[in-house]
Formats: sequence, structure tokens, C-alpha cells
Amino acid sequence: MSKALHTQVGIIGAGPAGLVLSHLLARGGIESVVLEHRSRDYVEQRVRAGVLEQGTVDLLDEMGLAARLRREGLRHHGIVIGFDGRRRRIPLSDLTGRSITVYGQQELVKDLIAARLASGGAIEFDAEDVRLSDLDMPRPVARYRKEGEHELRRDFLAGCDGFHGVSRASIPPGALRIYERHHPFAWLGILAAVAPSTDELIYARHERGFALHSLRSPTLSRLYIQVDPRAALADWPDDRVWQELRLRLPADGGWTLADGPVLEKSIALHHSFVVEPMQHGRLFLAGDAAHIVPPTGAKGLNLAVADVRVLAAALTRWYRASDAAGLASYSERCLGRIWRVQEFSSWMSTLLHRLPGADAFDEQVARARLEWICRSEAEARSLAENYVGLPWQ
Ligand code: FAS
Ligand code: PHB
Repeated sequence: MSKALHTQVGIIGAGPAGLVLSHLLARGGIESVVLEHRSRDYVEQRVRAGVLEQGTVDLLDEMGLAARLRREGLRHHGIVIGFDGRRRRIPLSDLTGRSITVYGQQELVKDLIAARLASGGAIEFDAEDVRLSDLDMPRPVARYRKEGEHELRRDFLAGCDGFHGVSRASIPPGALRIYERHHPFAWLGILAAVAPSTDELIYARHERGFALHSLRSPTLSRLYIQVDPRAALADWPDDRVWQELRLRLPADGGWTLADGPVLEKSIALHHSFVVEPMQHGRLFLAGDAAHIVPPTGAKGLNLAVADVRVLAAALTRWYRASDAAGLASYSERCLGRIWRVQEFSSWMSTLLHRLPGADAFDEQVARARLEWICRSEAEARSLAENYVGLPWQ
């Protein structure tokens, strides 16, 4: 045993949840160390989310972490819904007074890591083989390997290591209730070196399947098409992806889609997942470690930030006033928002995807629903309020 670190809170995972938590705790004077099993390069290159809710941006602003986001992020006041070959705009800001910001998750992760290290924060990259134990003891332990064996003892652990992480897997199976749904479709996503052909996101429903035109910067586009969950990347050479996007995205008013070199291509399955409770002893789960939503509502990252905001406040109350009430209600406080977001994300997925086995009747019903959402201010406002993110409790 070469080194034992004594810090107050240990965080497993340097994704949005773990990094935002480490910043929030530091702001409250609470020391933490982040254990990440991948290299810094890897986590800073991983292409994932792109849409930040207003609340997420405001929190990052408040913490002084949004300078580059404000400079390079694309603030949007609306989204476009496409169907029947036509585009219809949902004026998010007119309907809610709030907006979204398009900013790549890997850019946010870069900013959060740089700021944390610049302020002397501890992030252990390449911390392999993390193992958790004594979760319901006063000082639970995490061990990991990095040029030798290390042990980390602390008051609390935060499991922010995503869906496939070690944290949730360390909780005895019977202690958690699992809710799960595998959706019968997947997204093939591309990152392309071409100027976006739209200045707002286009969510398109088409009888051939869903398509999404998102953005990353004035020179980078992010696009997705619905594919069979069993599809392989080899089935989808770049030109076939562009051809399918052109077929599914509405081309009214002579609109055309510009293509360009594909820099990244991946397939993501659509999965809904929630565990209850989000705590076991002194281990608290946050973000994708506790819940997964299909990406149609652009909620995963934002939900991770919402969780750690609650967890940081609860931990600060415990350290400042030995008040454990916040920790005791952590799970319940987060799950209210999580189930709201689960409902919205599944609803958006059903609304915009072609379900296997759907027939002409289903198509007509889907079209009528979309038509109504675009005509009824109340319906459009409900979609907009959920999309920009409900104000935090
Ligand atoms: P993450 O998975 O991001 O981070 C977990 C970290 O833990 C990783 O760095 C991992 O390497 C590390 N880790 C894992 N196991 C470990 C171990 N055993 N030991 C140590 N470290 C370990 N969300 C949105 O809000 N908007 C979107 O537009 C959007 N688009 C998406 C598109 C796609 C294709 C996908 C897949 C997801 C999308 N999401 C979106 C959701 C996504 O962004 C996640 O919700 C978000 O990354 C969750 O953040 P974390 O909970 O921090 O988990
Ligand atoms: C993205 O930009 O990657 C993105 C945007 C909206 C979504 C999902 C992903 O719903």
C-alpha cells in the first residue's frame, strides 16, 4: 500500500456530473478527488451531448465556468419540427422566456477539467480498476491502480461514473429497484466538418424514420438518423447517411442540406433506465450512473447537472451544520425531476420516431398529433417548457 489520501468526498468519474460536483463542492469549501479510469485526452475527445438547458448554463455562469461557452456556444430561441416535407418552428423563448445553448459536451468537459486543475483541484486520470467497499461504514473506501495500488478513504462517495461504471454495480442487487425500457430504435450520429445548413435544430419525423440536424459550431454539424437497433456502422457508409438525411429532412422553400467530411460516426441505442434509491449508505449516485434517458429530449447531461446541484447542497449542509436532512432526501428530490424528464423524453421519442410495425393509421395519427402541437399554443408551450428545462425547485 503506497499512498492513502484523506479527503472529504471522493467522486468516481470525470464526466459532466463528476466534474460539476467537484466544482460545486470546492465552492462550498469541501475537498474532493475525482477518479477517472480513462486518460484526459480520451474524456476530452468523447463526442456526446450538445444541448444545454438554460438552468445548466446559468449554473455554470454563476460558478464562473461559462466564459468559453458564452463566447462559442450557440444560443437558440427556437427549434424546428419537420413533417410532411414542411418545417414548423417552436418559438421556445417566446413561449417560455428561456432558451437553450448548443455547445459540445466534450468542450464543456475540457472547460471543467482545465478550471478544476487550475484551481488546484485533484483529478486522477488513468485510475484503473476502481473498487468500492465499506459503503455503509463511516469512512467508505475506493481502491484503484495507477503506478501501484492506491486507497482513498473519505466521508462520502459520489458515483458519477455513467451507466457502465463500477458505482451502481457495487451496491448489493436487492438494495435497488430498477425501472427499464429498451426502445425499438437507435440513432446513428455523425459529426461532420461542414457548416450547418440550419441555424436551429431540426427534429424531423418521416415515414422512413426520424432525423435530426443539430450543430456544434459555424463549421461543424452534428446529425442523427433513426436506424434499426441491430444496425452496424458497416451498413452505413457516409454517402448513404447523407442520402438518407436528404430524404428525411424537410426541403420546403428550396432548403438544401450541405454535406462534408464525416469526422465521427457512432450508433447509440435508445434506453430508459432509473434506479431507486439513488443512494446506498454513504455512496450517492448521480447522472447516468442512476438514470438513462433516450437522447430525443436532449436531457441526459442536463439531468446529471441537476442531480449534483442537489447533492452538493446536501453535502454542504452536512459539513456546515451537521444537518443530514438534505442527504436523506437526496434521492426523493432528484427522482421527481427524473421521472418528469423520463416521461418527456419517451414522449418525444414516440412522437418523432417511426415505430416498427407502424401502419398507415399510425402514420396519420402521428401526423395529426404533430399538426396539433404546432397549432395549439398550449401544446407548443408544454413542449417548449420541458425542452428548455423546468426551473429548479
Ligand atoms: P458520463 O458517462 O458522461 O461520465 C462518466 C465518467 O465516468 C466517464 O468519463 C467514464 O470514463 C468514467 N468511468 C466509467 N466507469 C468508470 C470506472 N469504473 N472508474 C472510473 N471512472 C469511470 N444529453 C443531453 O443533455 N443533451 C444531448 O444532446 C445529449 N446527446 C447525447 C447523444 C448521445 C449519442 C449520447 C450517447 C448521449 C447523449 N446525451 C445527451 C446524454 C449524455 O450526455 C449523458 O447523459 C451524460 O454524458 C451523463 O453524464 P455523466 O453522468 O457525467 O456520465
Ligand atoms: C446533439 O446536438 O448532439 C443533440 C441535440 C439534440 C438531441 C440530442 C443530441 O435531442
